[in-house]
Amino acid sequence: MKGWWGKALFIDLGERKIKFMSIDQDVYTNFIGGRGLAIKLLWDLVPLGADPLSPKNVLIIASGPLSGMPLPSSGKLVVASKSPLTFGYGDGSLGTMASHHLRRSGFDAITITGASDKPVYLYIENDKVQIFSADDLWGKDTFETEDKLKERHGKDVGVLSIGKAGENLVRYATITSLKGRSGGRPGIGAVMGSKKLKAIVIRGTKEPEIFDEKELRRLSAEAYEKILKDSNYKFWISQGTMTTIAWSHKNSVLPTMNFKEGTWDSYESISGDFMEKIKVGRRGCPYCNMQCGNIIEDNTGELSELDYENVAMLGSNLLIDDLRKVGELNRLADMFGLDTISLGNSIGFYIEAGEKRMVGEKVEWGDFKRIRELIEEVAERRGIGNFIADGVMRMSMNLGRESESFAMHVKGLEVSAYNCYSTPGMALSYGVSPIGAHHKDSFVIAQEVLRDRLSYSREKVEKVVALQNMRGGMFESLTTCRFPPYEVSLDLNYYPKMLNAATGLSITLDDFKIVTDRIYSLIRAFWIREFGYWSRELDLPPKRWTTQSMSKGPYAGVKIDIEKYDEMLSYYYELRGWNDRGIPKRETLNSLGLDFAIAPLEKIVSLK
Ligand code: PTT
Ligand code: SF4
Repeated sequence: MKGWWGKALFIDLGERKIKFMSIDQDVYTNFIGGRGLAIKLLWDLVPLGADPLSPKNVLIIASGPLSGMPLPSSGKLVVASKSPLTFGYGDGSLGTMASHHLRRSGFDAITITGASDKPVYLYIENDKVQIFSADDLWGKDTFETEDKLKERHGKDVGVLSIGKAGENLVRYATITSLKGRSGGRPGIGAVMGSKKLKAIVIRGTKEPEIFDEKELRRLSAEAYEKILKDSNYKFWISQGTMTTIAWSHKNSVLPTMNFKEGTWDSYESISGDFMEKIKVGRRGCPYCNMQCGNIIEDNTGELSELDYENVAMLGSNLLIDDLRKVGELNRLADMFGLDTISLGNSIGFYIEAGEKRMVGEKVEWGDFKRIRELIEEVAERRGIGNFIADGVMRMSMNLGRESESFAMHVKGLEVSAYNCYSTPGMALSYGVSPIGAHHKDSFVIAQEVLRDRLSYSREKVEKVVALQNMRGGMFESLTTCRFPPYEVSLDLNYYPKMLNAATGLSITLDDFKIVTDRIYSLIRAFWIREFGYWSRELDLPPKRWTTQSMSKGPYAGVKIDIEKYDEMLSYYYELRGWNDRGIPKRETLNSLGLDFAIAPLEKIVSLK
């Protein structure tokens, strides 16, 4: 088999057992890799109803056939597990040198089950796996951990690690790499912490066999050059995702005060233009010539790597109007291994609950000092931090039904930084995202604000599906960064061509529709199996968008019409081959080769 190794490493940390599992060619042709491989492995390996923070849960680190190869922006890997935040499928796409090494290790994925009784880290060098004590690393932040492990094992290894947040089982703890890359929003870092696994160090020195290496090199060289010559390249390099702050404000979608408003008069204080004035450098993922990590010196003089979501959720959403201060909060989140989106949401929810006198403490919007303390308390689960560390859904369940009106999450995952009172297509994208309210699968809002913004058309639903097929299906399974086509307009057709050159398959861009249908239907089946029921209510947007509206800007007074949203949702289900409760139909599962999911699901729900 060319392009893949055909096996996964299986580690039981409790039993200290290490073995290799072979993976059939069919799995690769059907699921490709990355997210596709992750959901197939989770479906097969996670025992029914396992507590995500128990030894029974399984952590997956998966590469795809293009990840870590000398191709544009390929330095990503997928981290996935049953999420402790949502109790459904959770994943993240992370830029890291570990992607280069995993691809050269001799296997396509690492699966980790069981739990160690003492802190450990894994050192993987090709087929050789060693489990070392991490007593001296436990309690250390992710930056220091990575430095220490590189001192020990060599500067060029790949390191994935957790900080205090993962150790303390914060439900939105992430996995960090390269001091500023963070992945696994739905608490994948907490799964690592529950296994007492502080870090994974990996060195791979083998080369995967490539079907047509010459063609792959040719495509790659051409694509790198097209990226460099793109008219948007210069601007992208100067601001990266930070340009979105001004865009979001101008389009009334900038999260402000726990998503109460979509505009903020002080937006310029945290904008991409302001950032350019204080920027001291750029960083990025391996194999990337679009390096988009913007480095500034934060409030304390330390380096902090900024992205739009981080700055919006810890800046405008909490009314902190000083980019260096926002930079400090962002750096702390990276060091503790906390997801900035869920963190900004959880603190925003807590502040609003204080305003409404539902909690004892009243924190002022923009109170940097107290917010900074709260972040430390969350990472350590200290005092009120223990409450906030469970995320918005659980805090809201604790405070009672009234608080649902300002609890910004879908299925338990907090909403990314786009406020959707007046963008029903994006609200649907959040509603039907396979991991909860994340923007990565379908960023339909970019087109939506340009045309038919307030419509609930079938065309919009088709766009959501088309974007999911590319972003959530193709890029997450090939496991390369999606920015080259979406930010500098590299032709999407390069990707199936590169896949075919690497593996010998003959896949077209259109074929990714079926691959995505398969991956999404199996992810949905996993949620249903683990929940033990399903209801279309789980695919609705947060109540705030359907019952309230913004008071400022051109879209003041507008809210999501829930009946029309519901019609879009029904059409979405139809396009995916799911029934009117959002459950994959029997014939859909059959036609996608997912018949193995039929019997387990039929024990729980009707597949008609
Ligand atoms: C991603 C999510 C995002 S998406 C951002 S900013 W973005 C936040 N980044 C965080 C961070 O930083 N530190 C932190 N402690 N928490 C953070 N939480 C948030 O996490 C990321 C880039 C970005 S920057 C985006 S859009 C693109 N996302 C991709 C994706 O999802 N898939 C893919 N194939 N390519 C992508 N390319 C871009 O990668 P999650 P990263 Mg992250 C510091 O992982 O879990 O998916 O959450 O991966 O290596 O940091 O790159 O405006
Ligand atoms: Fe990483 Fe940015 Fe490059 Fe994508 S464009 S690979 S996120 S540095």
